[in-house]
Amino acid sequence: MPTTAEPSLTAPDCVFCGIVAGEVPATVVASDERALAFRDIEPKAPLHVLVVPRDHHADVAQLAAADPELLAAMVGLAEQVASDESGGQFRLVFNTGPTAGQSVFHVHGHVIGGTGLGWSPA
Ligand code: IU
Repeated sequence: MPTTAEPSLTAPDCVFCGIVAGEVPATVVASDERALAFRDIEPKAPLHVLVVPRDHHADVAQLAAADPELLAAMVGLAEQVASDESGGQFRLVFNTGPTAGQSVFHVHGHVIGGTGLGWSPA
């Protein structure tokens, strides 16, 4: 699936900026002008896709403060992926900060779906 729009905010050495730019490989499953969705390389559920904004923001709190409409766009793309792949139901997880499990500091929502999901976040 082509990645069309250019981001206006990027960060050097950011792997997800590289995916947005098409320079780092990823299996993109959906995209629009402001965000894209690609499969997690280490899936933890039958559906495990990451939604990321094209613009670089470090985490969801910073994104919400800087550009709440972009956060809403990400949620819309997550809903579209879940509609396509898991009957419209999904879990959306934003690990925020290293102690919460964030390892890539370009905000991303984990779109998790499929049958029989457990609930053991800790
Ligand atoms: P985290 O919430 O920051 O820990 O999530 C980062 C996720 O990004 C993690 O699930 C990785 O498997 C995933 N990922 C990826 O899908 N593709 C990549 O090139 C890299 C990480 I680096």
